[in-house]
Amino acid sequence: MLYPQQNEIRNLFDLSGVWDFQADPRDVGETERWHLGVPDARPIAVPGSWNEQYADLYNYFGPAWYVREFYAPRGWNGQRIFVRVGSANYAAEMWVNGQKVGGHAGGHLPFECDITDTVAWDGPNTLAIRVENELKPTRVPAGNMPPMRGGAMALMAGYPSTTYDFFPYAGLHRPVWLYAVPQTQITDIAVSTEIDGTTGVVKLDVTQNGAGSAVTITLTGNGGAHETRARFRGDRAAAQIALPDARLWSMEDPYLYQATVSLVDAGGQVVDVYSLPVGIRTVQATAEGLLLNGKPVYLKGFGRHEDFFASGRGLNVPLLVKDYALLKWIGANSYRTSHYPYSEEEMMMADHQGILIIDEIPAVSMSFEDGDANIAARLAQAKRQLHELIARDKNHPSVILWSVANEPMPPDMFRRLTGGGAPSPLDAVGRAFLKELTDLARSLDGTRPVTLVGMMGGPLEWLELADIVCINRYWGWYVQGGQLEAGLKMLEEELDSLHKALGKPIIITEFGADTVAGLHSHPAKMFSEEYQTEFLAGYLDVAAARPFVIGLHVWNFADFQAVQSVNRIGGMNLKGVFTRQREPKMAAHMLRERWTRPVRSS
Ligand code: BDP
Repeated sequence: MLYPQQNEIRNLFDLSGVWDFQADPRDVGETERWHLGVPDARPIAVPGSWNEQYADLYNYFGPAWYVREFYAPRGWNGQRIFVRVGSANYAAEMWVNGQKVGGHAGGHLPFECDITDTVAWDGPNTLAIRVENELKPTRVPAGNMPPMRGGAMALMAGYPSTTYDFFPYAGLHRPVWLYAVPQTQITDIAVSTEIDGTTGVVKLDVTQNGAGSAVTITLTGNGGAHETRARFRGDRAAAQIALPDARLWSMEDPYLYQATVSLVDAGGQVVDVYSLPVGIRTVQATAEGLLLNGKPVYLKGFGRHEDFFASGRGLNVPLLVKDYALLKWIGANSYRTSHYPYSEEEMMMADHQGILIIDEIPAVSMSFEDGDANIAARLAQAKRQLHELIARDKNHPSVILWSVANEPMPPDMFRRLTGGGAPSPLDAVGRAFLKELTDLARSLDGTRPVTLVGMMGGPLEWLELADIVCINRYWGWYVQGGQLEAGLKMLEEELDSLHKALGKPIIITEFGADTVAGLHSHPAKMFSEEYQTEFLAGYLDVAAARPFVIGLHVWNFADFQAVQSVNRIGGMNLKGVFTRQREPKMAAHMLRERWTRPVRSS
């Protein structure tokens, strides 16, 4: 699914703004025809999370209706008209003028509905989107799980009942577009790049839906333009352009060429055009490391969240720009989209700014203890999300690694966390689940390595499914809290034994300590700025002494909203090195000092 764009043929209109809204706790909206207008509307911002806009909706779980009017300009008549939703969390259905036109399940990924046959040209149209956010064991991520053997969920017990440590914000979280494309249109473009000496090779695979007979492709940039033409076989046309002395995409020089694809009909007329940026680069995982354009990269950065006051999980463009400025200020070169796909607008920013992305589906805290039916439902949903994510993000040069899961939970998790517990027959169930996902990612995209992110105590046979081993570690926090030296010793031992067992490069994708900004202590005690600073610096040192550790992502970039529990003051996870308002804690200055000089020099 291509991101909508405006050009000499295509057109679009941004439906973001203030919509009519009504929660529907009795679920009467469909029978009472709320799709033509809600009876007791209040204003709501799109994009945005309803939880942050109205206090009475903070913990609302159920259906809710978003309604607005729009006009379809007559000049668009004769084209195909779509409404595209960037993200509706969790599930959505759409009506235009009272007719259902489609829907989608799974937040964080876009969907679109073809409304050509329902749209009115002679007056206003009513667009209604019913969003529903129930927390269910069969969803990804899962919520309201049945109690587990050994009370494994006890530590996470919080309200609302999620399996994960971030707030289950709901609503229309990203822009909603009305857009028009010609009847015969380009429906997809897949770009891949290779490097042969100093020549960059750009391969394009174009899909169409109609009577196009050929495409012309112009690749401009670096002071030149290259053109090629390819004929369709069925609905696909493949082309290749070789660029001598190509300017490669890298972190230091995130150079983007522009590919313009024109669809030509049998009469030689251009009937559709789509342009996209192309970064020429390769990514490869070897036993030694992660290679970008054949050179090893060391990842410095964060796990993050889409999270802010008032906008919730809604796209907040000023915040996006500010966060990128802070990433640059602190010397970060990468982050993981923990624990779900981030906005397309953000992915474009990463391409432009040369930030490397570990791109993750929402398969966070998957458990294998609640029976075959639930596990199968989650697997089916996770696979759909992986399909959709790779379809959406395959052309971003910034994406270097697909992550198919964060912290799948081993049975007997709490004992295993501390090195105890016993392997379980369910470990094999977990492995089969994760293997389906890693296999699927590799089959959908052969150009990028694949990983899953393991938690403390997770079985080795899960980790070995990854091309690059990614682990989250909290020695000195959840285990050996307050005993940083003992924690760092555990970290050293574990890293060495993991590397010995798996023989693959390791990224520490999470490590961190909750920290109350302004709380100081000497000696460094948990929750103080000193403890966070020493904790993070200690991990950096342990990693720097081990060439097989190829990067670290601090948990977290900024403090973020989680659910209410005894573990979270005000429901906040305070492991940010910036506060939620983006003020640096002491640790941010330490990281900046460390990350703006060579990593292994100390
Ligand atoms: C890890 C999770 C992350 C949590 C973090 C924490 O992957 O989502 O927020 O722990 O506890 O287990 O802060």
